[in-house]
Amino acid sequence: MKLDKLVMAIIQDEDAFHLMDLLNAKGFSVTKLASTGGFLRAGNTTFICGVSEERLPEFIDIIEKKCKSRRQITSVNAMNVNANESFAPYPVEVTVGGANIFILNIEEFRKV
Ligand code: 2BA
Repeated sequence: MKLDKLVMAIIQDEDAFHLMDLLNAKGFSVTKLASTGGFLRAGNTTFICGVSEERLPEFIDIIEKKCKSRRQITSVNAMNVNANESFAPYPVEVTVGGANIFILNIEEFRKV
């Protein structure tokens, strides 16, 4: 099968297991990497997958269905000038996901 697109999908760890199961069941090859989000400094999962042009919509559809957005509270450090310039954490709520998907053209794919 000709692989036209390289999909890099950053998803939440909670969704990774079911997503990988379904993608495999549908015949997609997947590599799963443990990654870390730069903002939350928490673990997430990055899937890299070579996909044909024809099957790309199906692939994206599966990710959309399996990856949920979730609200998360995190602590951000802020400068507290009234307390001798010490750092005081304050809570911030962010919505994470469903998935951040990068789709790149594959110039060449070789399996040797
Ligand atoms: P994190 O960098 O840990 O970001 C987690 C969530 O925090 C983000 O969810 C977003 O809602 C929020 N956030 C990120 N940076 C922020 C900032 N500077 N100020 C305020 N809020 C911020 P998502 O956008 O769904 O991103 C989930 C994960 O996907 C990210 O984890 C990161 O690992 C990856 N990601 C998102 N956009 C990316 C990009 N343009 N390039 C590379 N990785 C990206």
